[in-house]
Amino acid sequence: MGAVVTAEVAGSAQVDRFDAVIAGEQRIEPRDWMPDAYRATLIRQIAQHAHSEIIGMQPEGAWLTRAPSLRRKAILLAKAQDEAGHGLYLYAAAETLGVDRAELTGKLVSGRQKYSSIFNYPALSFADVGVIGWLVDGAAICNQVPLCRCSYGPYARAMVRICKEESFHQRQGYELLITMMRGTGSQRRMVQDAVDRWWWPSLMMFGPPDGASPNTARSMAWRIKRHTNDELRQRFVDMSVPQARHLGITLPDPALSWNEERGSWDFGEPDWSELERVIEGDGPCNTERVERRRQAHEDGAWVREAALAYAHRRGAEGDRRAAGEPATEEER
Ligand code: BYC
Repeated sequence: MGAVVTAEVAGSAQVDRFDAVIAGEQRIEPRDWMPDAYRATLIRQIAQHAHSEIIGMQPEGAWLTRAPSLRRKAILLAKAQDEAGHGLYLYAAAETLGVDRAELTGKLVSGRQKYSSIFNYPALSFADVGVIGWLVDGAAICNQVPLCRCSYGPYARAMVRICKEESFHQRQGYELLITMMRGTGSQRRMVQDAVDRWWWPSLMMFGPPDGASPNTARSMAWRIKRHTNDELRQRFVDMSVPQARHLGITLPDPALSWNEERGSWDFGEPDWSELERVIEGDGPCNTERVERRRQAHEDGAWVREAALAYAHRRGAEGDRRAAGEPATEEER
């Protein structure tokens, strides 16, 4: 750990303190000194995470107007609103590191920052809403619960609240799938088809295999990440197999088999070239997702301008009151 940091400012008291905080499982806070690379890594990860929450509203959002009942529509609306909230907590956490939300949004819509590969796949039927809740939110929980122990305080605290909400998201998805599996043959086929399409992309959410993950070692040393990509992927598979059995669906991996010695499930190799392509912008929906986000940002310009004008007016009124002058037209 020390070696990573000390390369930057050898022997300084600031470095010693930073290293001690990390080693002592305490939290780095916004005003604390931190190495530039630690700050840059956090900005990269938190921004990508925030972008994923916001872009992540799109696949399911497509079903808001077509939900099969009022109950399902209310649930889906609440879930999409939660994702927007998660994005906001995360952008706020990123801002404590000295970056501006507008700048981060600019980088997303111009393709200079990433978001999770998973949201570049289409949601083709209402069963996809259930499978996104079960598998995508399930993978998110596996990945994000350890982030509640991240060494950077504002990120760790944001994750506590996010994880509580994500666990409801996962349960609503699973409950929807149980309901559909108890329904007609064609509903069961819809669920199986959705699982077939989302299983492998869900495994890819955890990132490249450890041997091809340039950031893991340093992020683990800094206790930003607490487990490697492969460890979390395994945890997710072990969690999902019994749930799939309970649902009565088949996971689309002929290599899945229980490994008595490891006490874990063996599973097949995801197509890593597909992950690379999707990350590079060549997934089924990349262009559409970013374009939609760019359009929404432009459409919202008048709201930002109005909010800013209102804040300036309130500020000017406050200044006049403080100076003992009439603040508004009515007061004059
Ligand atoms: N998609 O060295 P690695 C949600 C990039 S939100 C795209 O292993 P790291 C939800 C990676 O960024 C889900 N890019 O990186 C929302 C890096 O590129 P750069 C989002 C990926 O950071 C709404 C390069 O590949 N969750 O769940 O150590 C509704 C090499 O990777 C992906 C988070 O953001 C990917 N799948 O580990 C429902 C969680 N994988 O930046 C659900 C927080 C890798 O060097 N993030 N890349 O150019 C993390 O835990 C980590 O950043 C990752 C990657 C495990 C994702």
